[in-house]
Amino acid sequence: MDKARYIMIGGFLGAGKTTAVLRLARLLEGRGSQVGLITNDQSHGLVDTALLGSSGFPVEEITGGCFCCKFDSLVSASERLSRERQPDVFLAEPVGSCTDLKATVDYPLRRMYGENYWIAPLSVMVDPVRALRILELEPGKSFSPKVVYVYRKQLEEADIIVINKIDLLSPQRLERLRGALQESFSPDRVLSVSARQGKGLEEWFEQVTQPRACTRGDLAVDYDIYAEGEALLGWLNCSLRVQAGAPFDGNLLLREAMAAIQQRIRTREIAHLKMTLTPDEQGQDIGVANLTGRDARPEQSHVLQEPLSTGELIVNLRAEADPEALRTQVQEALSALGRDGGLNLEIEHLESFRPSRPTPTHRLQAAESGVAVSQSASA
Ligand SMILES: Nc1nc2c(ncn2[C@@H]2O[C@H](COP(=O)(O)OP(=O)(O)OP(=O)(O)O)[C@@H](O)[C@H]2O)c(=O)[nH]1
Ligand SMILES: [Mg+2]
Repeated sequence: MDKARYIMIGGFLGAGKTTAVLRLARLLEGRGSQVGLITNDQSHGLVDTALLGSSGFPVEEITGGCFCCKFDSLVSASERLSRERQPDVFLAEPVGSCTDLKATVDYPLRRMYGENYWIAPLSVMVDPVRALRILELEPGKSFSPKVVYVYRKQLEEADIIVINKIDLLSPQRLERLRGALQESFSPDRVLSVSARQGKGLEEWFEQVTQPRACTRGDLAVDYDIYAEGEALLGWLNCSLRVQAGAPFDGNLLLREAMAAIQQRIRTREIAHLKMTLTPDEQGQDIGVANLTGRDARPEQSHVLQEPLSTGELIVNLRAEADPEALRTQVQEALSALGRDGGLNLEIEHLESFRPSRPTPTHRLQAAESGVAVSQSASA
């Protein structure tokens, strides 16, 4: 049997990784492939798992740390998927605040499990509006320098940088960004896609399934700055039961919850606020709302088809702010929402924290994993 392809799609919080995973999964399924998905987060209660799970694809969730710190769980999850569904393609989404993935995930997988998996070049997705600000090509809200350090390291290790959301950009802005990314980070390729519209995905998939020599040297990462940068981000995961006496409009609830939280939270910058509302009974119906910046416009990427009477609301917030403050502000927003909307919102799980210091299970150099390193990279 051919080896299963293992495709990891990295990139900062809110870049569009989950949207792309879903699109790619559908594209591959349409070509007759069996696809297995793997999500990842610092804790449980994930919007991404709820969303991908509702799509009908087999999903495994790695919680409690990033792939690099949970390497053995990642391998077990892949083995479980292999046993149960025999995927010929794995699509894995690491936590969006994580970097150094080649040394800690890609190379160890090649070295220890190279007989089972064909490891694809690392793709790193970029939200163009965020990138234009972080690279100081355009003004606007951004993060502290240590968070920017993590962001830049993600791009520095990318084999392929994938500029997403090109539907939002003029050709001039796209060209400016593409030129700056190529010049600053010298990836093998810079591709442009719209995961939402399904544009550019075929070319991307062709690129990640071609063997190529590694054109990069090993990434130098200062783990103190990385840990501090990650810990500047407050993390909040909350799951609630929603009940009402009569069927209500779940899309309106998502919009109002988004507005109530956006209005209350005090933060330097929001990385990603995302929510799902899943009715208890309506098959695969799901509503999803997102906000990817403090001054961005909330949007609804999946709309519920029918009113509902009971369901589960999940709120995931990642923002540069004190997690305790985020907790209070989100709780206030949700209580006001329940009161004003005549709904019973009962919190089942609520936690807020700063990600702890990354301590990878393995850390290898390219040469130790048998990757063919090109002359220019090893020089
Ligand atoms: N305009 C536009 N929006 C997009 C596109 N792809 C994703 N988005 C939106 O970007 C937001 C974030 O998308 P996700 O796929 O959840 O991003 P992510 O990278 O998985 O986020 P995290 O898991 O939090 O790191 C959502 O509102 C998506 O609908 C795109 O091609 N165009
Ligand atoms: Mg995601």
